[in-house]
Amino acid sequence: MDKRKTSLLVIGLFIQLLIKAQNPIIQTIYTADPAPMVYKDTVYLFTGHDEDKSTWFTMKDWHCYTTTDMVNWTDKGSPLSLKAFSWAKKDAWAGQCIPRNGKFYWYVPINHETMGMSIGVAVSDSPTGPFKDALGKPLVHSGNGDIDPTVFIDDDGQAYLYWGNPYLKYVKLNKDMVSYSGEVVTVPLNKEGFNVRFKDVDKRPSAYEEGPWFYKRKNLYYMHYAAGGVPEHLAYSTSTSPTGPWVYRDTIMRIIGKGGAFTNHPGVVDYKGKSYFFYHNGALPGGGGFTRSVCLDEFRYNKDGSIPRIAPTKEGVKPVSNLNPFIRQEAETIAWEEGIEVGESMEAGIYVTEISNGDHIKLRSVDFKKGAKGFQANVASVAGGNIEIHLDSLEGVLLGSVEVKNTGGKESWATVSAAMKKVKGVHDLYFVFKGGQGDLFNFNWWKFSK
Ligand code: FUB
Repeated sequence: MDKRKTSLLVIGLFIQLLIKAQNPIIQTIYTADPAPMVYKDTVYLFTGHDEDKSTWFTMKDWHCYTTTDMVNWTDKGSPLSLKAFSWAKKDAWAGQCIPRNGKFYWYVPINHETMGMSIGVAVSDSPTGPFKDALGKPLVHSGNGDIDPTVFIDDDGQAYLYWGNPYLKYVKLNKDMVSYSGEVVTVPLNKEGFNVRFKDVDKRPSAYEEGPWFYKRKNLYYMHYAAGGVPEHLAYSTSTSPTGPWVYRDTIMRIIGKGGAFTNHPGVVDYKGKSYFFYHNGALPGGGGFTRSVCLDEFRYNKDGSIPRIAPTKEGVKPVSNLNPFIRQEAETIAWEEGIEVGESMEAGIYVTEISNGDHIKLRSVDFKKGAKGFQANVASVAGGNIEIHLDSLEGVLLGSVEVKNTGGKESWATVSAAMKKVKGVHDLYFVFKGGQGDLFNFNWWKFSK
């Protein structure tokens, strides 16, 4: 094969890989420290947020995304930021949110203006916020390593908060979820519980590093965590009691290496009969150790409750249900995108913005059932352009194109519509944006008609 043909083949294969890529699951911003939560029929994914071009863990707010199919994620914006905590200096690091009695409690580590890293708790009536500081002061300050809280409520109603780096500590939370009883307990980090550290530069007593993730399954308590020192791998220990003693089990995900970040953070949920493992890497363009991105892969517990080694994939997971195109879908519901960003306004809520010629949004597993004929989009624009709608690939069948004219301003919302070629069954859908130079329009929601 001549050199030109070989290069074309390589480029073709690379494009195929990019098209198939579903990890990282969020591409609009850098996200880190995934904390998934299943509530009613929805998975809520709470994340940290690495600033663009960051050269440290420069993090100011947390974000939330939702899904009911595990592949199309709806951006819910930032329901919590350091601004909610009057005592916060910096460092919106790895937290976790949990529902109790109709309220949602989000435990987050923050650098206190005078005390150093401390754990705060924010509360809301809705999982997507707004959240407010429940106490006006930290819930926990016990030393210099109060980061990465993980929370779990046992069947008897007792809630536990674990956290820490270099130590692992816990308290028993009271039913109000914003106070605790008893002492802060330090977990013995020994070989039996947390394995040994092979990179012994920092002379720590075990492989445990940070980012604990605590839950129970079939009477066995699981503690996942980042391990080994940096670069981190992910490992787990189990116990028959919520307070240990812990038994070291195994590595779950090895150091990611190329395309990884030197930290990692586990998050585990079961949803619609499947088990899911969230983690982060540095694989988005411009990504790395301080510009991380949340990823998702599926796994199956072994019969004895042990967890197999999970290899990070580019392809991610399969959909567990289909997207209904006949009801209003938010433009910020995305399986994959290139070029766009997400904005927020009082009138439109969250919407897609910074749309340029050639940008696109992909949605997976859209069920057109017996047929769709028309398409509506809510948009706001000055320059204007077109939304081309393709099936199954960027260059797939063109269902139609909707023209977006000047609506009178980037916040003047109007609904535009167009007839589409009739389409049936389940397909991936691509919105490909076309127009002149610069920002074309903002995109709020869309809907097909039968
Ligand atoms: O994201 C900031 C910090 O990096 C987290 O708190 C750690 O777990 C590590 O991921």
